[in-house]
This record gives sequence, structure tokens and C-alpha cells, in this order.
Amino acid sequence: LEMEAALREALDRGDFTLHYQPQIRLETQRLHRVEALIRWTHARWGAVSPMEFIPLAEECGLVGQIDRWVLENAVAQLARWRADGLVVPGMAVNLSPERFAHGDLVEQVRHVLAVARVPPGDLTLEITERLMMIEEVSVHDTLDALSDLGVTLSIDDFGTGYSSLSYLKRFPVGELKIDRSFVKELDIDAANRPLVRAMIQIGQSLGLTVIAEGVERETQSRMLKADGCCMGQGYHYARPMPPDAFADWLHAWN
Ligand code: G
Ligand code: G
Ligand code: NA
Ligand code: MN
Repeated sequence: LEMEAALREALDRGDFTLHYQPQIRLETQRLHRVEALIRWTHARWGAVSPMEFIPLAEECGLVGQIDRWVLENAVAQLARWRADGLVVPGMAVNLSPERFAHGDLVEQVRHVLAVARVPPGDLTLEITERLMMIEEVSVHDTLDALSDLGVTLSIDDFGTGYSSLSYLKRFPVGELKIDRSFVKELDIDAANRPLVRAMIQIGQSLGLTVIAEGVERETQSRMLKADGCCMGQGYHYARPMPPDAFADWLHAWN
């Protein structure tokens, strides 16, 4: 309850910040896009992890406002970097399933992109398998409308959710993000590799982009590349960074 009040206050006061983590093309080692990740530092509690406060925000109905703030700020940041001459090909933003209960999501995405003059093709929305299991017409219609708008839909934490894969043929998904639990011990525990390979093949055969998250070592990135995975994200390339640090990182990376 105390944290709920603190979340409301943080929204009012603008206490959230965004960090940005690069997603890298394994073939060329070039930047593909960046993922925006929310950060919150509370005056007394210090840094509070989104793994703690996002579920709470979902429960108390605040996640819609938070995700809206993230979308606006991440897209504005992309436009600002570009105005500064940085080549940042795209931005990925996480959307909570609860966000889809609001009918205005599509209009909001369209509006935010138009205001910042960012093409829809440069925005990726990361959604979870949990959302795909909601059998509601409004959710299906929203996913279709977002896809029609031209944004890419990415399945975050792929492989950890529900076992049904049928949503992959029903929904306009463009990307699969292999969950980091599979990548974590890819080069340590041999049982992981067949699973990762199978996920890459599912993506490839459906014409989807496949990205592996949680890449921490060169050996993992080599295995992923050898198995046909086209993109990676993780501490091996860079940690999530504030905007200025990201700009410095990009200058050094290129
Ligand atoms: O970056 P980090 O490990 O702290 O993120 C923890 C979790 O919080 C991840 O599952 C991530 O998807 C989620 N998360 C981070 N930023 C956002 C956000 O802006 N909106 C939502 N809904 N989830 C986020
Ligand atoms: O659920 P989602 O995929 O959005 O979670 C992203 C989270 O993973 C973020 O909290 C981010 O800080 C974290 N993360 C990013 N790269 C790595 C990594 O290489 N190793 C670990 N352990 N966590 C990572
Ligand atoms: Na994500
Ligand atoms: Mn993930």
C-alpha cells in the first residue's frame, strides 16, 4: 500500500527514468535498435527494480499510465538522438498486458510517433506470451491494428510462458525474443542448446526475426550465430544505460 502511494507520487513528480540497452546484429555487430527499460529511484528505498514495481502497478491499475509515460519518453529520446546526428535504427518498448485493456492504445501509439516524426517501422512493442493467451476480441483487434500501423510486435520471454504456439499463426507477430533463462547456460549446460536451436528454427520458418537476450559471453554469441540467430542483447555488448552514456557507447562502438 505504501508502495502504491509512492508509485502515484513518482508518476506525478516524474521520478522515473529510462535506461537504454543495445540490441546487436550478430552478423555485422552493428546496432539494430535499443530497448527502453524503466528505472525508479525512491528517496528512501533507493533503486526499486521494475520486477518489483511493475507487477504492483499492474495490480493497482497504474501500469497503463507508466507504460504511456515510457512510450512517450522513449520515442522522444529516439527523435532527440537522431536530431543530434546519432544513427539509432529503432526503439523497443515494453508493454504490460494490462495496457491492452485501454482502447486508446493504437491511437496513442500513432499520436506519439506522429508528434516525434518517428516512422512506425522504427518502433517495436515487446509483449508477453501472457497477452497472447487472452482470448478477447479487443486484444486481437488491437494487435492487428498495431501491426497495420506498421509497428513490430515482439514476443518477450519467449519459451517461458504457456505451451501453446498457436498464437504465432493467428497474430501478426514479427519477432521472438528468446528468454535469457535459455541463454544463460547455453555454453555450460548442453541441454539448453537444442531448445534454443528449436526456438530459432520456429522463428526462421515463420519468417520472424529472432533475438536472444541475456548474452553475457562471447561463447554464447558465437553459438547463437552458428545456430542462425540474427540478433543479441545482453551485458556482453552493453548494460542498460542512461541516454548520455548510450550516446558515448555508440560513438565508441562504431
Ligand atoms: O531491466 P530489468 O531487468 O530491471 O527489467 C525487469 C523487468 O521489468 C523486465 O521483465 C522488463 O520487461 C520489465 N520492464 C522494464 N521496463 C518496463 C516498462 O517500461 N514497462 C513494462 N511494462 N515493463 C518493463
Ligand atoms: O523481461 P525483459 O526481457 O524485458 O527483461 C530485460 C531485463 O534483463 C532487464 O532488466 C535487463 O536489465 C536485464 N538484462 C539485460 N541484459 C542482461 C544480461 O546480459 N544478463 C542478465 N542477467 N540480465 C540482463
Ligand atoms: Na523486454
Ligand atoms: Mn525478456
